[in-house]
Amino acid sequence: MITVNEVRVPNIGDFKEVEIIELMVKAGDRVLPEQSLITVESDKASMEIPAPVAGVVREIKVKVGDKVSEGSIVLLMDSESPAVSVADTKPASNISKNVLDQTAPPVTSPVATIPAVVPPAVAIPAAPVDPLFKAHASPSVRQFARELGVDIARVSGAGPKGRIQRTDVQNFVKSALAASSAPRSSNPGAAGLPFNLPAWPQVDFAKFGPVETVPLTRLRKLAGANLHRNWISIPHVTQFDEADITELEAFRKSNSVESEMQGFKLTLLAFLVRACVTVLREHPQFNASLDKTGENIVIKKHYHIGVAVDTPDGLVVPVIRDADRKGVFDLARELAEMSRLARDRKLKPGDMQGGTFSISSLGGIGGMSFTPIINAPEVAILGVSRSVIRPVWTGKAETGQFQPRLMLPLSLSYDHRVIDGAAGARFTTALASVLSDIRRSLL
Ligand code: CAO
Repeated sequence: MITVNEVRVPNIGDFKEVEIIELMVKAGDRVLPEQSLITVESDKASMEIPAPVAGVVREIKVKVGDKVSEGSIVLLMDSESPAVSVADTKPASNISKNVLDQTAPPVTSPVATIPAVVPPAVAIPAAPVDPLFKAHASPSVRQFARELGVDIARVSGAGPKGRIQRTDVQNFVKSALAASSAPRSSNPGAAGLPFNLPAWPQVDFAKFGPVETVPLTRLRKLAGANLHRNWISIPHVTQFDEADITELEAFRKSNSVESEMQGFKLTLLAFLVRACVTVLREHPQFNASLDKTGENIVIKKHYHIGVAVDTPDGLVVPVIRDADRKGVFDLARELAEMSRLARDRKLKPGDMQGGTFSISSLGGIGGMSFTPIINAPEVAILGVSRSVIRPVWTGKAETGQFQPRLMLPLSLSYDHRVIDGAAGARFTTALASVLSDIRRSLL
């Protein structure tokens, strides 16, 4: 007999009104027991709500951004097995007040056959956790980590939104084994790495003057772990160049009124995205990734451009999809919307996936050049600094003259395993040429 089950938010400890940040299934999806259905997040923790039994999702009752508490209905599920209560499925000791301990299945109540389940009146042991950072992993991955004796809070997730996957736990164990077999220091910057470095300086900073200790945000920790991995595992080379954007800037300004009437700014960044696509088409190895074996280059025939956005919580890189099919006005509108969503913390995990090349612009802030870190598994990233007017010798060597030109500094970091130095220089030369010739950048 098919039973319609209400899947509810399980016991999530002291947290109330947590936000739904991700729907991982849709109506009609067939799900397995323990498969994650939705992710909720408080200001301190995130948690996936798993399916209590196998079945088919009948109706989702919530949307991203909704606030839910223990007992809120999140979806209806058709199943052949009757839904089960918390008390029926797990010993009480497995149910933790810790919001991240996912051993407790969601409270479910079948609409037709079983009355609503009342949360069990059991003594709930609180697990010791770092109050500032809670890992983001499915119940099965947590179980796997427990079996290996791994503290999941120490594992960096490579999955969407930093979610910890089984392979992350395996890699953590491998790194720990490699590190323990080599004599090494207690360098927190090299945690888990097979490097033999001198000990990290242990300094009591307060001895030298007043200090304040501020915890890193969750986003900063996740981004930091990924940046660290990319920095140490990709052989970076950064090629510097500059583009004459005098005419491009004049063109941009002459069209700004029209875009502002439509409610958005026609930014330089939109032209940069467009110009990058033009050059990526001519230099496909920059729009590529190494495959899993590291022995093949996957050249992508689509152009999804990631743009680094600085938010109060840290750096995020939303992706402009199919940038090759969009004009500068559309790109500018979308960039404005993406930046707004990023700063309001409203980006969805999918908005940050599938990038093929990234741009990091610090031009609105200042600086002459920098060395951006590649956003793996991409193989190149363009850094852009503040444009300046300076005298440039134009015309022939003897008969030319200095003219004031608006010059834009470019810093292209690329993966030297995939891209040679000559190709890097050709890329920035081509980009400078496209940016200085407005007709080419609009092609
Ligand atoms: N040279 C000179 N001026 C520039 C410029 C450049 N290269 N780029 C932007 N500007 C100007 C803009 O025209 C704007 O001027 P007005 O206010 O007079 O119109 C001003 O600087 C502010 O621009 P902005 O930064 O708000 O907008 P943007 O489109 O240039 O950039 C965004 C948007 C989201 C990329 C940016 O806000 C941001 O977050 N940048 C930081 C990215 C970052 O942290 N990267 C580091 C990663 S480490 O690898």
